[in-house]
Amino acid sequence: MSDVPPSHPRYASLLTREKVVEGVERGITGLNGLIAQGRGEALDYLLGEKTTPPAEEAERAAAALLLLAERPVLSVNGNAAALVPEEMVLLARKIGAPLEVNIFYRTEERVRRIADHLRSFGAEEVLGEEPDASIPGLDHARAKATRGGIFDADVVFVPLEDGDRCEALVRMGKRVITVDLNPLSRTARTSTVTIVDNVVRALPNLITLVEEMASLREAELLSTISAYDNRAVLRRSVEAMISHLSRQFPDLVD
Ligand code: PTJ
Repeated sequence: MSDVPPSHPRYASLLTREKVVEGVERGITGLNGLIAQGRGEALDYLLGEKTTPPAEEAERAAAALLLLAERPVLSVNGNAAALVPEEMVLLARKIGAPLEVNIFYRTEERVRRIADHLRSFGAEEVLGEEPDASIPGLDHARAKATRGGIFDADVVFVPLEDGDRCEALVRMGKRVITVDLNPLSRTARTSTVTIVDNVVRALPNLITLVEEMASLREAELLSTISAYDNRAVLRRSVEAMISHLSRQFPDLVD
């Protein structure tokens, strides 16, 4: 990474930032993706840049949902494609799901570039280049989806999703899993399972959990899901931020 040494205390965060910049330069990530990343960085700073216990609990519930899903789909936008392309492809393979390029600031060129980028990491099934359905309640470009993909999915994994689109997917009766560093966002509050974690930590965690939990009985997976309370997990995520700040800056936060 440019000239920042690995000993720099915020090396991981700076590396993530560079990946998003590189995504923009390669035409994979939109310019708005830089703004989203900046917002994410600020919130990750409040979290202490680590996976918290409530995020771990959400990741476990997400793994259970993905393993039990009949028609799971993993949605990929410009930021996820820049930050975790290999992990998205690996997770898709582990749960036997297609990937669908599903971007908010849609241009056909960027959809194609993201799809090609995922294929360069070995993705077998990438949807989204030829959408043939519309998600009800959204305007034309934002509504585009694919039959056999997001449109028909029972469980959709949509890291860094927009609030309107998340609500529209939930209205369609889908179970929605998101990764969002903002526990207060509409997406976070609407989703079935919200992982308040950086996508660069959440994806490796999810892959490990899917591997570990694949051998569990269906009843155990079902009980993980029924015991899960997204609102309580969001509350604990906010508390995790406050307690991190009060430990780190006792003279400023009590
Ligand atoms: O590629 P596109 O066109 O689909 O655009 C993707 C973005 C992310 C730009 C678009 O969906 C967007 O504008 O999203 P928002 O509404 O800015 O929401 C992004 C959310 O993701 C915010 O709540 C951020 O805090 C959060 N976020 C940003 N970076 C990360 C993150 N969450 C987890 N990991 C991150 N690295």
